[in-house]
Amino acid sequence: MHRKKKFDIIMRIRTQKIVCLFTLVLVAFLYFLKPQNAIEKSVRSVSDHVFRAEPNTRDSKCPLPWRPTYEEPRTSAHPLVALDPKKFLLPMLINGPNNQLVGFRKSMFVAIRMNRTIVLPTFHKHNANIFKSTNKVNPLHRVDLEYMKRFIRFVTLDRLRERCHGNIDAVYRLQETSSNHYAKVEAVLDMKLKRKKDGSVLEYPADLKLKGNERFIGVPTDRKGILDLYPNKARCALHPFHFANLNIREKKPSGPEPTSIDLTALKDEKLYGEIVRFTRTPPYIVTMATQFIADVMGGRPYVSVHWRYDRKDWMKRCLDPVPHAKKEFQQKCDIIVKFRPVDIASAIHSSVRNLPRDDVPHDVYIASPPSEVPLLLEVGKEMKKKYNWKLFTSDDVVKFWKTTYRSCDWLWDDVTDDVLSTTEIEICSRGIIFHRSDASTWSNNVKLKRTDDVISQRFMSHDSAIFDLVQRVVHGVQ
Ligand SMILES: Nc1nc2c(ncn2[C@@H]2O[C@H](COP(=O)(O)OP(=O)(O)O)[C@@H](O)[C@H]2O)c(=O)[nH]1
Ligand SMILES: [Mg+2]
Repeated sequence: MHRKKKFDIIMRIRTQKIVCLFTLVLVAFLYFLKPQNAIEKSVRSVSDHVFRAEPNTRDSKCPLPWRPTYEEPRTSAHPLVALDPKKFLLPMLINGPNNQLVGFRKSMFVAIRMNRTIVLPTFHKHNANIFKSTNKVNPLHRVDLEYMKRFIRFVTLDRLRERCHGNIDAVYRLQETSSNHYAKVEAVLDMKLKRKKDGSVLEYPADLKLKGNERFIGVPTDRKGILDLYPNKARCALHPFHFANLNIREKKPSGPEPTSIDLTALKDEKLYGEIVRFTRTPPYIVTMATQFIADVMGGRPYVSVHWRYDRKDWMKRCLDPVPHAKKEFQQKCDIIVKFRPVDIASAIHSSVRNLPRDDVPHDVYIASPPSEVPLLLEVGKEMKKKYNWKLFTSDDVVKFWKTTYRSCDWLWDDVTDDVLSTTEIEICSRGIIFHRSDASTWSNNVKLKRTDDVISQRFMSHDSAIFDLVQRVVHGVQ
């Protein structure tokens, strides 16, 4: 009897143990089966898209570091500019790649003055619908993020979604935006915009106070001015479509890289210069440009030119008049159409006329949208015939890529145009003299790279606008 009782007790304990174990396994099973919520899912898909790191083995023969690895900065990291880690500013970028870079830099300026962590926005292909995910471009093709980390605190869009639980608390706007447009913004960000009782989006400033035919408001550069426009309460704020609206003159960085930054003492233009310094070109693009200059151009000094005037885009102003085109540029366009290759060749040659004889280069790199290469080749023929100069264009870059980077299959997918354009910016920035195209952020971004430590002032003082140079030749002014 005593034995049976003991047996019963042991059996009861065993059964309880089995039930407990079974319950634990069931709970764990159900936990892993649980459907992920929409935010978790989208976080994964966006981060996969933006920061996809290809295995190196795939490109083992490619002499470039593919998809430079990028790790999100640790919260314990101490960049030069410390910003409030609990408040965020998310820019939305528009227009072409260089306009996007300018928009990002200007939003970064606003974030610093507001003391908010900047969110790494989505970049896009040139002239593309920003609401289509296939038009996204990996930010690693546009900015050296590892270097940017040293400067400023930033988070990725997926981190923002997590921290803000999928909600944007306010829009710090620059222009009128329709509710239809806001619906697209919500879809592409996979975040909800906070709405007022009447269903409209919570926007600051409430009243835009636009003057005349202005479509955007200007944003001041001082903290107080910015806070008058954008009350700093919202934790997660969207700053959409920023481009030319910050009232600041873009300045290149000067002096060596700073080891500390005192924001209260830093003047606006100097701060902007630091932003330019720390949002530099990705290192793999710098490598491709350097190799091209050394291997194809023979490492000799050269003049560089940016010819932005393509019929498909810039020249539409006069060939196929576009609404809102500035009259000044339309008139310029009418003149450019009549420039002959021989005029352009004479203009480029005239720019070295005052250099000491031994300093005169005999090479020129002309960058342009690829559709204009046939015109450039005509210019090259004239330069060869009249001055014995050698011309290089994007055709030579692509030829070089096809032999040197044949196995870098990522270069031959849908980012080729984008990467080619940024590589040409890098090549132009190294010319001893650079002739820009006016009204182009592409040209302006070259100018911002031409710092004293890269190019001697002795040559840089001859930099000018190609339009002015050709005009002088056409009008016989030498
Ligand atoms: N490859 C190449 N593309 C260019 C050049 N100039 C303009 N583009 C193309 O045109 C776009 C310029 O747009 P964006 O970056 O907005 O500069 P912006 O229009 O000149 O202010 C580039 O992204 C290229 O697609 C050039 O010199 N070389
Ligand atoms: Mg543009």
